Amino acid sequence: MINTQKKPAVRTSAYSKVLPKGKTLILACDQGFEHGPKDFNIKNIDPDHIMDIALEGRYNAVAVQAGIAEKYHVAHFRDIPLIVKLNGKTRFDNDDPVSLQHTSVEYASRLGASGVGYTIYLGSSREQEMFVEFGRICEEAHRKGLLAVCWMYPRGPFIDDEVSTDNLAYGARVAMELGADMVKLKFNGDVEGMKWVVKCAGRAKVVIAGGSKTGDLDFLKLAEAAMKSGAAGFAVGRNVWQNDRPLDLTKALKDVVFHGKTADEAFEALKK
Ligand code: FBP
Repeated sequence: MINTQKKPAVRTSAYSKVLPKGKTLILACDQGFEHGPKDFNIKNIDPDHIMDIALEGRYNAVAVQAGIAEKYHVAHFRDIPLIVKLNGKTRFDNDDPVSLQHTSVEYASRLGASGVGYTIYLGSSREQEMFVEFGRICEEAHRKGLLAVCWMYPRGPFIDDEVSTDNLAYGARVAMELGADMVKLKFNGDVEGMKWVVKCAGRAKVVIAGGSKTGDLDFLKLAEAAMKSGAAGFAVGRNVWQNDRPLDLTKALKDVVFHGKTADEAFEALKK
């Protein structure tokens, strides 16, 4: 029988934890690996501080590497759903990037994860290796009732524009066809174009990356535009934990993502 449900038949528990009512706000903290400590200061370099933001801000999940999960998520096991990244690369290799699996789905599951994350660089000369790994990860994650989340970044010798609508749409499609439940993409500012990207992702939910830190209003405007394009929410890092008032910004972001407020309305409340 054809499954006409909007969400996958299995993984329902993980799905409703991470995407209640189909929307989500995920706090990402894998930048220590991807970019290096240069992104952090004396306060936010401490993963306990990130977990506190996730807990007090009532994020739908925190996305981290296994080492952070095992040392810092343990105390929050029941309170913050966990997404464990299974691959990662440093900033030193961006011309023809490849990022291979270093952590198993089994281990993520034992850490209490609701989902696993994996980055694919569409357009890398080694994209096939990442497709094969992610495809197998999806199979195993789904067998275990976990969500498979694809960080999809078009990047490499065949990519002229990492955020063109065409490349983002291609990435969204590949992620969905490989088995992703969620695909994390950058937002290019073109609402109509991004509606096509969301369409190409089909029943895989599109979540948007926050990008490097911008002003609060600019970030909220990006969030408003992203939600207008049909995105399911954000997996955000630097714009939150590099902010001087991460919990206030979280509240404003939630007003836009979950409560349909405009960026201007959320910003007004944030200024008070
Ligand atoms: P930010 O919100 O800080 O941009 O984080 C989102 C994210 O996807 C991280 O999970 C990841 O480390 C980073 O962006 C990778 O981005 P890039 O490879 O473009 O630097």
